[in-house]
Amino acid sequence: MAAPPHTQDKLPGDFLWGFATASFQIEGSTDADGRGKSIWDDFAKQPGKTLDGRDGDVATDSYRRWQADLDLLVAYGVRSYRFSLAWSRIIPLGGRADPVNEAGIRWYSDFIDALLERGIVPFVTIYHWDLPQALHNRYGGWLNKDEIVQDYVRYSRVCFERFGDRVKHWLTMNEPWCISVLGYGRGVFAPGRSSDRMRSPEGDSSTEPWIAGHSVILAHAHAVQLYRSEFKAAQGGQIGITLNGDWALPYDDSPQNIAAAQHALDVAIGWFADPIYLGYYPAYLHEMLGARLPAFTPEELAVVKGSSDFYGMNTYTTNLCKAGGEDEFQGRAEYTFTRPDGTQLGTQAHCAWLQDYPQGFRELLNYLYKRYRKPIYVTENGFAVKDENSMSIEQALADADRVQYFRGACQSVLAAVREDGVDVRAYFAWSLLDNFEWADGYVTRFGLTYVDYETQERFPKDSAKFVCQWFKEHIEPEEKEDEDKRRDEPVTVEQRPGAASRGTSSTLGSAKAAPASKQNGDAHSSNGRARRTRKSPIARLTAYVSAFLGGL
Ligand code: GBH
Repeated sequence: MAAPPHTQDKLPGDFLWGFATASFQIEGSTDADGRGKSIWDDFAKQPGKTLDGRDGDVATDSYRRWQADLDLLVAYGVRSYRFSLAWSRIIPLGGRADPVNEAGIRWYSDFIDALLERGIVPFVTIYHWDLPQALHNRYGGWLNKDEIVQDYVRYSRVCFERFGDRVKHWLTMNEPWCISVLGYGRGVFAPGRSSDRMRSPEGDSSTEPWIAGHSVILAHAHAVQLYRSEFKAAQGGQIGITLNGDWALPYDDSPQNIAAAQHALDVAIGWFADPIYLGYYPAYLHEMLGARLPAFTPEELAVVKGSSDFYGMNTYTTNLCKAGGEDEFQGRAEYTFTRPDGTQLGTQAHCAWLQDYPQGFRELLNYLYKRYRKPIYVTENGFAVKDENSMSIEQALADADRVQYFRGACQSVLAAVREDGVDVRAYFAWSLLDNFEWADGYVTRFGLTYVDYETQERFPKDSAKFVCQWFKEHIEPEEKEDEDKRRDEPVTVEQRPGAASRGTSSTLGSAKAAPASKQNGDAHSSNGRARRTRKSPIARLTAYVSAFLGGL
């Protein structure tokens, strides 16, 4: 249906936008407040596992510098912030009979309150890859369906019980393909299992990823069933999963390459999306794997089918696909960015797997909407500028390739919504900050905010300015009624003393009005080092942000 003409160049007034992060990539403080180890703690410390040999012990120090991160979010004027909870802060040993850790729960609870006080909608990922190490040791983590499903569901229950009065947007899992393939197939991510004996003493890449993926689907689905049966009526939130997936273009018009592109999508996306939204594994997965593909029982399938309220979408690039590869994790398609005529598909990022191709993003939005018929939340999208880590800070802040990437992405979202009729409801740029980029360590920078790891100072890049300005200009003003509705939906403002109203869609001016600090902020600076190192960077950040806002 055609929208009224004046809305053609804008997104709906209730569109959510903001930035995303994940616990292990930003928090650091791996020993604080009773946190248990995650599988990434020691994995990153093994020689050769990260490009720069660095680990997640400090990261962007966000567990201690949460105030600086909040100030940034307020300065940017975001409507929402996507972050993840560290399972091992909440249940240090992870299991359903293991004790919960009140100090860890309190940290997230306070952080959620602080977001709401600033009018920012918390968008919470329950699991973004940091499995409690104890569960891996105890029974093999995601390889043990019967144990992990129960433990994950109990962990989710604690999250709903403790945060669900205030959190109305839940993501069960981030990117099951990455959990399964990178953790248990290629072995490049924790726990690092693989058939490649140069890489890992244990693992079977031909079976384990498919087993792990099956457990992830079931854990997700049972957590959703729990939410819907025991929490949703009272808490009124939405819950779903977020999948990675990049658009697949046939290398040329040959039938085998057209088929290869579909096979790539079937494995990258259909592996998880088809069971969850349609109720079965893709036919191509059966064909490719035969008996290696785990089967759902009818009872399991009844829980899996329809277990996501929306389509959570992480996407970064587009691949040209050729038939004939041996890589099952790509559906036996070969990926390339070089077209038959020798030209490149788009601008090359720092990572080999990423080029900028905004048309592909728009096509993928259309494909997913037609196939799965769910509202789409874009929960990650972003770009790492080539060689940014070896630039001076000044050079890095002038991130023209990233600005170009987000211009294309934003225009693609708008065109998909207004011209193609795709129901896109949210967009989160990856990432709020440069951070621990998993196996890349800190050399690959995805932030729209630069982090100087020597001082932990944060500096907005040009891309942050671009994205904030773009959303400020491209969202319809909210109808009064809608605004009241939305404000009531995520928070019961009345029950939270000091809650600031979010105001209109343009909240960039509210930076000055942000509460100076939350009441218990000093708890985190009780150690003198924290206080000394924090004070001046924050003062400088505030000055920087004012200058930044002046520039808008
Ligand atoms: C996201 O995954 C993650 O959610 C986030 O934590 C991360 O920081 C961000 O991307 C940036 O990387 O060449 O075979 O190893 C993105 C999805 C899928 C992109 C796997 C890279 C590489 C495949 N990723 N892909 S391979």
